[in-house]
Amino acid sequence: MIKWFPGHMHSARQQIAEAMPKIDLVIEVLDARLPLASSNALLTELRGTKPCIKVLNKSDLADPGVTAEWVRFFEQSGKGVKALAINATGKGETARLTRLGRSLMPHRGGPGKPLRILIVGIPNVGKSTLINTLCGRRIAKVGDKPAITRSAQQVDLRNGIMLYDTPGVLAPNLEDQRGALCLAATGAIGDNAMDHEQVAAFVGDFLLERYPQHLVERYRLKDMPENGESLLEEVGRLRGCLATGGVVDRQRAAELLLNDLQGGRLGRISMETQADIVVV
Ligand SMILES: Nc1nc2c(ncn2[C@@H]2O[C@H](COP(=O)(O)OP(=O)(O)O)[C@@H](O)[C@H]2O)c(=O)[nH]1
Ligand SMILES: [Mg+2]
Repeated sequence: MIKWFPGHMHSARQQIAEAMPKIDLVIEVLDARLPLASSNALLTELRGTKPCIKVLNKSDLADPGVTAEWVRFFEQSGKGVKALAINATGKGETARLTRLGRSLMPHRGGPGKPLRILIVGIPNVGKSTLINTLCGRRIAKVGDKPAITRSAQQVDLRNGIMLYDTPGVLAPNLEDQRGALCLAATGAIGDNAMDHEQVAAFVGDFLLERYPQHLVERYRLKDMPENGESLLEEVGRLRGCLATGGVVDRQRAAELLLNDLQGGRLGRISMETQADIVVV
């Protein structure tokens, strides 16, 4: 269904392995709405015993209760792992991250001994935004569209912290079907890689089950549609996504629903809870 694998990600494994000895701390940026689907098992393997902070970014868009559960889950997931929910666009929030980083590595950060941090994550989780906020200025390209290319970066924050964001891009894991749909739903894996109607129907089914009230409020629904497909029909009708002859243009209705989800207009929504952990 979803095919998307930029060539430059093939070498990420080797590059990360090579960078690791020069790094004190890894910041793995995850999307708080889908912490599993936005993670990459490769990093766990390459990181070894290096301390790691799992940043659950975009927490402003996620369900706060669910995010709090994820933070607890990751904190208990292994030695040397910390977790923090933030909104990378906010200065105050990244200050908490800096403090946590320093507390994990108290012997680094002095003169001649910078705290060397590698920032990694799959595309679109907010790595560049985080780097810009940490720097206090815009040095990394931020894009709505995933996989924007940018040059190698090593940034001296002039506070004893050195940031590396290369090689920082990991490939998303698209093997798990539900995870891939969550990634597509939140816009993490590019427009042309997905069938909007299929993704929107999945989102519809999911929202009807977990967040029905959010749908009622956004679209002023009178009756609850039975499933995602009929939700799309209803939303299309209510919002005037009509083709000739008055039939609902499902493609447009799908895009409308996904845009609302991605823009946070459906409220704070988490796509994954711990019940979604696939036991392997
Ligand atoms: N609402 C919200 N949007 C964010 C946050 N962090 C990043 N974004 C947005 O997510 C998109 C991708 O961010 P970017 O930094 O380019 O991701 P990268 O591909 O990991 O470098 C951009 O549109 C950002 O403005 C956040 O904490 N909250
Ligand atoms: Mg980026």
